[in-house]
Amino acid sequence: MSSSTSLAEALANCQAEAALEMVRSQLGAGTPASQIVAECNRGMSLLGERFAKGECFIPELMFGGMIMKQVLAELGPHLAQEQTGPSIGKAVIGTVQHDVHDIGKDILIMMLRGVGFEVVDLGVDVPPEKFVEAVRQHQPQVVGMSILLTTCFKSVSSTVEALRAAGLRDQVKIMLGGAAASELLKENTGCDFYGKTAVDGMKYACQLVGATA
Ligand code: B12
Repeated sequence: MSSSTSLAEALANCQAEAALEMVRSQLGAGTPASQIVAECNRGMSLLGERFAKGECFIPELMFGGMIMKQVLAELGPHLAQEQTGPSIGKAVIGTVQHDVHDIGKDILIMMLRGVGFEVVDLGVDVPPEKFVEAVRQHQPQVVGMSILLTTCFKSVSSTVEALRAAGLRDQVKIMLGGAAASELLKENTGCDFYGKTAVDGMKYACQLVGATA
C-alpha cells in the first residue's frame, strides 16, 4: 500500500495523529502540497461514502472536517507562498446559502491568494444579497460559489438571479465548484465556469485577468 493511499484512509477513518504525521513526512520528502491536498480530498470523499452507507455518522463527519482543517493549517504556507507583488485581481468567494461546508472554499482562497489575488471571503451560508453587496462594493473580476449539498442548487440560481437583478451580472464572471457542482448545474444556473478542483478555479481566475497560473 502506498503512503498516499494510507493518508486518504487515515482521513476516512478519522485517525488524526496518523494523518498529520503522514502529511508532515510527505512535506518533508518534498511532495507538492497540491498533491497532498488531492490525496486528502480522496480521503474526505471516502469518509462521505462511509457516511452515505451508514458506516459512520455526523460526529465522524465533524471530526473529519476538523482533521482536514488541521492538515490545511500545515499545508497553508506551502499552498499560498507569501505574496509580495501587487494584486493581480479581485475575487469574491463564498459557500452558498444553507450550506456550511468550507474546507474546499478555503483551499480555493489559499490558492487564489497564493497567485496574487485579493480575495474577499464571505464565509459560509452566504445569502444572495451578501454576494450582491460584495460585488457592488469590491468590483471583483470573479465570484466563486462553493456548493456541497444538492439541496442547495436553488441558492446558486438565486444568487445569479440577484446579481442580474442588481445590474451586476455582466461585469463579473461566476465560477462554481464543490462536490455538488457540475457542468450541468453551471449550465442550468447561468454560471460561466465549473471547476472540479480548486486548481481549476485558480487557473480560470488567472486566465480572466491575463495572468499565468
Ligand atoms: C466534512 C463534511 C461535513 C462537515 C463539514 C465541515 C467543514 N468545516 O466544512 C460537517 C459535519 C459540518 C457536515 C455537515 C453536513 N453534511 Co457533510 N460532508 C463532509 C464531507 C465528508 C467532506 C467535505 C469536504 O470537506 N471535502 C474536502 C474538500 C476539499 O472537498 P470539496 O469541498 O469538494 O472542495 C474541492 C473541490 O470541490 C473544489 N471546490 C470547492 N469549492 C469550490 C468552489 C469553486 C468556485 C471551485 C472552482 C472549486 C471548488 O476545491 C476543493 C479542492 O480541490 C462530504 C463528503 C464529500 N464527498 O464531499 C460530506 C457531504 C458533503 N455532507 C453531506 C451531508 C448530507 C451533510 C449534512 C446534511 C448531514 C446532516 N444530516 O446534518 C450536513 C449539512 C450541514 C450544512 N447545512 O451544510 C453529503 C451531501 C449529500 C448531498 N447529495 O447533498 C456528503 C456528500 C456526504 C455523503 N456522501 O452523504 N459535513
